[in-house]
Amino acid sequence: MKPTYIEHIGIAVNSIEEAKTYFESVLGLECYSVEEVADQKVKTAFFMIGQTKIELLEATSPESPVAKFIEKRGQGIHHLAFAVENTDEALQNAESKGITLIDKQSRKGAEGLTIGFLHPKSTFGVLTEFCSK
Ligand code: CMX
Repeated sequence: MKPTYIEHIGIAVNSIEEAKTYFESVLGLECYSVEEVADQKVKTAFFMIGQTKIELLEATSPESPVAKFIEKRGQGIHHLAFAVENTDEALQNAESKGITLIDKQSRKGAEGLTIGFLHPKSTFGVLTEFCSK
């Protein structure tokens, strides 16, 4: 059940095109993938650093969780994703310990990963994601 590493850090941005320039030109990272996740109403861009990724998130609709987040809190760190062996087991384990789940069952996310979210009100203000391959 224990997470093995930080799979990615999600950052909400107004524009992936604009934010990419900073990550590429200033930090020297390479964007290896841009992908739309229709289910989540987001466009994503990924950069790899060691074992961990940075995931830039741009809303594709005003109803997107990312659009709501930016409207309320501005651009910035949106969520922290932990790599786990089995997302459903990790979700059930968290729920059994009193954590409020956003996803009762896992679903498919970016890069074909199996994902599930915990509610930030239960996790000290940090929207938390579990991911497994
Ligand atoms: N991190 C921390 N707190 C957050 C948050 C975030 N990312 N998003 C919202 N909140 C806070 C809000 O500020 C609010 O706090 P207050 O009541 O103190 O104001 C509280 O959570 C509830 O927010 P809300 O506006 O009532 O609820 P929302 O409709 O915005 O939903 C959430 C919030 C987290 C349940 C919703 O965004 C969600 O289901 N997220 C999971 C899915 C997701 O984020 N997908 C996008 C990324 C997908 C990907 O990585 O591929």
